[in-house]
Amino acid sequence: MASPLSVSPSVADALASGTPIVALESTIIAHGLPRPGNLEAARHFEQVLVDAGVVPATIAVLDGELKAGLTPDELERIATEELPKLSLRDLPAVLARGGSGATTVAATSYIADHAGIRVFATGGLGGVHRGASETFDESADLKVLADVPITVVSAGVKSILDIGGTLERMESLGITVVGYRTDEFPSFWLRSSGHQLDWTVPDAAAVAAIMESREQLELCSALVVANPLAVEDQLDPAEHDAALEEALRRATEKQITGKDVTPFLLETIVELTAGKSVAVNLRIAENNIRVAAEIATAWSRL
Ligand code: PSU
Ligand code: MN
Repeated sequence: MASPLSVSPSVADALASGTPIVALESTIIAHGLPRPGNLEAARHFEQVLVDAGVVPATIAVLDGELKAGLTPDELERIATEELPKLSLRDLPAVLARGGSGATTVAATSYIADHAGIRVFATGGLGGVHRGASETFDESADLKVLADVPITVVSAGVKSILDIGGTLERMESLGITVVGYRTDEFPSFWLRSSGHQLDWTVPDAAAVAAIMESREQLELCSALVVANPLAVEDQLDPAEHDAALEEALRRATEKQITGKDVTPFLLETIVELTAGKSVAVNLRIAENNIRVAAEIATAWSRL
């Protein structure tokens, strides 16, 4: 049977030559950022990596293939077509029908790992939703990060989630979490969350050293690198709190459930902050991509 994995020529060359590679997810492009700016953002994310001497591998499912690395036309498809959001469990069903979709952190981590890519940059991770003890709404991102030895750079999880609950689950699942030049877990739009971390790293070389230790230990769980925005780059905290409260209220009122919860809350917060959250979102993604590029470079030297 033919493998459904399709690695782009530039990513295949980089894998063969040991050139640093960073995987990028496509759900942030298709569902996390508003159109039409999402296409420009997707291109910019790749360019930041290229400028750092790193090969970008944006990941998605197109026409029944798991893509690691997209052509410019394929990247445009992700930003412009109506594509479903695919988590890990959706992959068999979409492949069987030769379909397409944007991959979440869960599906991206799985595909990146299969392609042999070790470092992945995203915006924010999925996690435990508020009220999860009643709804069982916990992102499949956590389950996959427990099973896949990828290093993922994120600005923590959004305050739309139960941040303390997410950290507890990551502990239970054996997911290593380190703060990048911080001892606090960030809450995406804000630098801090009030939740302390056990481990802090000063630079990319320290992350690469942890990756090496993980390999020596033959652990197959992820390493989450929590990379906060600078305080001057974050969303205004008062505006953030008001938008969050209102978005959560609307989600309850409209009885939004399942995979629609995260996109609904994100869209509502964009609307309520008059797009300011989008500008912060872009800074976060770029900030994470830059750190991931340094980590991939440090890793390739080991
Ligand atoms: N958090 C964000 N922006 C996003 C997502 C999460 O700040 O775009 C996306 C990511 O792709 C993440 C997914 O993997 O949502 C989690 O969705 P769910 O909670 O349905 O698992
Ligand atoms: Mn969910």
